[in-house]
Amino acid sequence: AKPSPIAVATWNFQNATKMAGSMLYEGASALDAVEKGVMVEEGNLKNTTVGNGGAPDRDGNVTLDACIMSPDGNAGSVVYLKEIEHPVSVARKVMEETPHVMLAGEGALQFAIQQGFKRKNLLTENSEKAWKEWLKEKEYRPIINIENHDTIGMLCIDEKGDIAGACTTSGLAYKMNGRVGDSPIIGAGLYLDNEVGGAVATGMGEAVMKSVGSFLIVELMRQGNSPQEACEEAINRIVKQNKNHKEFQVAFVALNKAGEIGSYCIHKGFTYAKYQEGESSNNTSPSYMI
Ligand code: SD4
Repeated sequence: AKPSPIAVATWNFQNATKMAGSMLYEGASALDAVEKGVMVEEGNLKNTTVGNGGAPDRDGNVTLDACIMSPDGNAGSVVYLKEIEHPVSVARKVMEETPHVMLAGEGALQFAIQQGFKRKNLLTENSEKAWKEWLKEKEYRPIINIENHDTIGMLCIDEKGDIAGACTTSGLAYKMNGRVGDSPIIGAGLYLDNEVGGAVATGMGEAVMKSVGSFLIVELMRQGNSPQEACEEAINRIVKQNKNHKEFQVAFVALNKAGEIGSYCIHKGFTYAKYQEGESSNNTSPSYMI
């Protein structure tokens, strides 16, 4: 049976799921809802892990990664994009206006400008201060649960029962210049199949990429696993594949076409936001490590 429209997102990004969810109940497509939903966090200056105000790399560059996927199986992505506040919207333009799926760096910026996006300095005073503080020690140590907010990955089902997804991030703080994570990689940070459902990831992108985590979860759901079982299997594989898994966080959220949600992570502390039928909630994910 077709579920009532639903928006789910990584972390306690309820402002984003409320935005997307209320659009869905006004008849918006899942694709429009995920884009507008994640844009809330891209524009949130207090969030130092997505969009404007995102933490820079080691050299002080704010470089953004984002992707979007539509129910028809089409996808768009941008990586290492500088100076554009809403990379998800550029990713959507890549999907809709070019024969390509992914644009990187200079070329992505050039394309964004051609499409009418405005350049903007995304390094806020606070992020610059924190980076300069970090430079004193230069210790690269990913933080497990960053103040309950991190990369936003979102999945929506609309009135028609179609599913769309988006994922957007400034990547790991103080990453190497040039580093790209899982978030803009179709199959890693996001994957969906309109016959089955979708999945999104947050946390240590390297581990998600090596497991092609979101694609794996969708395939496991296709084979009959619940979203919860599929997320648990993906985390179990990441645990097996990475001896140092105690040192980093990975979390997945999955949504199937019946509107069932699953979520699992390595370390406790991960939550996901949900909006359905006028109700907004933040939900605690079970974890591999107790
Ligand atoms: C990345 N998955 O770039 C993203 C960032 C993230 O915890 O979620 N950080 O690896």
